Amino acid sequence: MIVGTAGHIDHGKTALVRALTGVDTDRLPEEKRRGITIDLGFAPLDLPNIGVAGVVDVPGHEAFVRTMLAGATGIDLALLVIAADEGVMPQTREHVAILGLLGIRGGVVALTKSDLVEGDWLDLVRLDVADLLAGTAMAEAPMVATSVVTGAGLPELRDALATVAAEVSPRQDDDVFRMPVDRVFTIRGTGTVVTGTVWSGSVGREDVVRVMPGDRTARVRGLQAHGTAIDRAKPGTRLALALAGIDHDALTRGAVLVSEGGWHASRVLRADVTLLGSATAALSPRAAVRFHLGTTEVGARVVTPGGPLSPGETRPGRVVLDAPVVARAGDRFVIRGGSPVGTLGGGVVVDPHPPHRRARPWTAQHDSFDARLSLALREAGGEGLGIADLPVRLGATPPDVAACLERHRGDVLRIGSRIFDRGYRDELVSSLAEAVAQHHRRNSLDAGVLLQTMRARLAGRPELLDDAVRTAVIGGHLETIENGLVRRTGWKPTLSNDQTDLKATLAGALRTAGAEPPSLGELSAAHGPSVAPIIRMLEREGTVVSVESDRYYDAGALSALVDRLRGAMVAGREYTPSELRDVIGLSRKYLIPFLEYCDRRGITERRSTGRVLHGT
Ligand SMILES: Nc1nc2c(ncn2[C@@H]2O[C@H](COP(=O)(O)OP(=O)(O)OP(=O)(O)O)[C@@H](O)[C@H]2O)c(=O)[nH]1
Ligand SMILES: [Mg+2]
Repeated sequence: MIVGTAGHIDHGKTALVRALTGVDTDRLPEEKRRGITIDLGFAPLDLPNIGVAGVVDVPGHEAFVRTMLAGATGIDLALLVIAADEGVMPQTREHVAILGLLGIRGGVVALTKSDLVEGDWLDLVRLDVADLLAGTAMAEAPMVATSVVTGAGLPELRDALATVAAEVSPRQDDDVFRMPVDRVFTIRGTGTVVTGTVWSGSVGREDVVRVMPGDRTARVRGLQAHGTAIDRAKPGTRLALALAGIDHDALTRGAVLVSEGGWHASRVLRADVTLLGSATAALSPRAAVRFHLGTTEVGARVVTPGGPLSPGETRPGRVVLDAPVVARAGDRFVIRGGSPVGTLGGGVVVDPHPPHRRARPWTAQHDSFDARLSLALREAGGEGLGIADLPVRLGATPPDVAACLERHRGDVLRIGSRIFDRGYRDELVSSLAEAVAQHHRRNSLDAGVLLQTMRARLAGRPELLDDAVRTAVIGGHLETIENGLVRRTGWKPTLSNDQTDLKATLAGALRTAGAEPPSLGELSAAHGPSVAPIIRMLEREGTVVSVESDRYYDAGALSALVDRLRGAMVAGREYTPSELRDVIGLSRKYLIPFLEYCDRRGITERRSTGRVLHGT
């Protein structure tokens, strides 16, 4: 459980955290000197009946909102701090807007410095705060007046935090691991140490983690939560990790540690984007903005089809990033920009890896998981989706993904490690059957079509095409013939009268030519383009045999020639080609291809100095 502070500069966030935890989170000399918080601070907080929660103390200064964001991301509850003497101030509003954009579900309001104001004044501040929070997730948040000077309200605040914390549903354990890094340092003897809040999944000692973006790996040497060594960290833990195998220079705030596959950095996200009602201008794709997700911050542009986003609007769009970012469906992000720089809006990632083509954004994050799965599948078409990628792609735990796939067994086709849209596969079967039919129409003498030719003509992964062929065969649309050939079930090559005559002519010509037949090219030149398919037909029928790619022999003439060769060769003796030419009386042009044919068929065997009868 992580509690994050929020609120305007100097309103007493750090003093309150110290009063509650005993830890001074302003540890930098510069923070001490200037009396303000500059970087994130962390402290363990005991909550009655809950246990130890992690507190992230953030800076309130307007120049450090990006640091506040890195701290507020991944918190469960907000501790909104408003000084009773000053009331609602600019960063009070900005931080409240950010908590809303990040989807923080609740929290507690501390009206600090209550020792400095009268009761009537405090009542007015309460009304202001209620106005500010109306309509937000914190509208019902308890408000507690506190003072670190008198100690007033501190026990009540702790109780209020515990009450609200009890209502937060715990994060699921069986999820993929991710931890955005918020600090990196080295400790002598320990090496590189990173800290962060475990967003999801768990990590343990000796685990190998991937450091994204960049995808380097490191080994977890040790883990600490709130200063205590542990073996395994659950989601929602404030964690310090000692890493081996990676230099601390290779890591900065904004890096993300992940473990399982499925995490890929992306440059374009599909998202539901919101422009805050307080924005002074529409958000156009020309506006360069800063995009904050987790502890990462990069430049970006927001493209919303149908024109720029107006203040107060939420619409599906695409976020085009200047640098790769690791995101998951369901992730919240914040967009800042303008001049002076302020918080403009934010949104929810719908698909961290939308297809490259400029697909129309079709689904919203609030659509059901099942709906998003089937749309993603349809969009993926013949490429399908990797099952291991789904938890990140769709923002669900692996068990939820498995249950969803089970529910959709009827329309999700699983082949190996990928899934495909069954409807797409069925369309592929039809296109395949149609393509084969077309081939038959155009090549009426061919026995069938090479599968390879079909695969090249249809879009999709090989395993899907093979499945489509199997399905077509099972469905009785296609039959496979030998040599990777398929044909429409029942298809027979048909010959016209002229072609029947030509077939007889060719068979006769090859029979007459005997041991020295004309080439295919010569036959085609004499008899026209039907020669090749008819010769192949004769070959399938066993009338002729191919000795070279463009030369066919009459089958009887060829076996007579083989017999002559066998009869002339003495077992075990090597013959040079010229000796063999003399025994069987073939010219060199025919002899060499014939001998190579005999080698291939295992009749003869080629040695360095000549040929022998095979096996002698
Ligand atoms: N009288 C009085 N002074 C307080 C109280 N709480 C904080 N202060 C004073 O207010 C000043 C600012 O307190 P911090 O806790 O540093 O304020 P902060 O909100 O953490 O400020 P940033 O982190 O810079 O945004 C300090 O001088 C505190 O001593 C309080 O309850 N009563
Ligand atoms: Mg502070």
